[in-house]
Amino acid sequence: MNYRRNYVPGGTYFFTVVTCLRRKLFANSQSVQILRNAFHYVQQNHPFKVVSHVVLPDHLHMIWTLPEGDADYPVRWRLIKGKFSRDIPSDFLDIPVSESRKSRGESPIWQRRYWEHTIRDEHDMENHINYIHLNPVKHGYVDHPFDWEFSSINKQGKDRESIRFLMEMRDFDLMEFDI
Ligand code: NI
Repeated sequence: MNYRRNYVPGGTYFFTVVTCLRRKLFANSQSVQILRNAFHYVQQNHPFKVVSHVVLPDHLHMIWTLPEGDADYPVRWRLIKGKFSRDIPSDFLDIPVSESRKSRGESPIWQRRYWEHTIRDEHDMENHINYIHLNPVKHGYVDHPFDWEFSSINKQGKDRESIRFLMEMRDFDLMEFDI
């Protein structure tokens, strides 16, 4: 596990982004792929590193590290949201949305506001990575963090010990909110 090397003071952020009215837009792998493409598209011109992530049907949690001296995550989120909104087929949405509204970014796809937290130190980083990986369990989608497909846990080589620790934490309120 090499997350410690990913911690950059002042440049590492945790985000929670929620869909409008908590619509379950990411309930299928096609829409998650469209979301993934939107990230890659924006990263070409506005680089950042996704340290950890989980995508739930109606929201996502992520940790990013931005390049040194660059704190402009709002522009990145605006571009990602816009790209996804343009690319998502209308029939993936559970309410009718006209293409013209969708192209103007007026479609009810994202909540406008999102939660941001600047990661304070490596301990804070570890807590938030654990929060991310435990999230599908906390929300009741799966019994075990490894069972959730759209999570970085499978890429981060968690060992049995850290997974047991994770599972023991499930009853703790790690954060002041739980979306
Ligand atoms: Ni959540």
